[in-house]
Amino acid sequence: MLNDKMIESLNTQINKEMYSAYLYMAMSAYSTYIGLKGFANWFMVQYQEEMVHAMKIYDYINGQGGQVKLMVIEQPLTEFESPLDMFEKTLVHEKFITKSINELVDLAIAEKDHATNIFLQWYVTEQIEEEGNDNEIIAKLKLVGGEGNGLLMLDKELAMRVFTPPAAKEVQA
Ligand code: OFO
Repeated sequence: MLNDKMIESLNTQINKEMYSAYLYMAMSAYSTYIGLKGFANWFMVQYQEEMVHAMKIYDYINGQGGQVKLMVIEQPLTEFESPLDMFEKTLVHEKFITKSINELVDLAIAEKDHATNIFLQWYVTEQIEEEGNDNEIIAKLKLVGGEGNGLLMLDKELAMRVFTPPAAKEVQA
């Protein structure tokens, strides 16, 4: 059973995850626009992952008998200076999301809501992966100086990313 404070905070998190999806869709569009289809693919997979993050909370609130309330999704950024700029902004955003998840865990503990605390652990782990991916790509972009053949090779690598639905992901683990 969820209390009102927890429901409100989880609803706010749905909105943040939806914004994440929207932001990465915008980055995907921008990547296509500047001719980097691999980057576009990577961000579109990330968009799909964020939709899963949002829907898991949506299903959780519904399953616990709470009311899902959807909010306005803020307009994402649409202009970027470079592929490195996109990934640096991605990392800043993911750190913000990690902080938000940690605050939700703090709230669940304070409210003695053990079910929500367990539910949120999946997000704690997921955020480690999210920040790790961004750090890795930022390091590679810096190595190649963000341009030329190195950038095109990285574009090819990012073209390989495939969206893995969460159930399949858990079976693999
Ligand atoms: Fe949902 O992890 Fe990114 O934002």
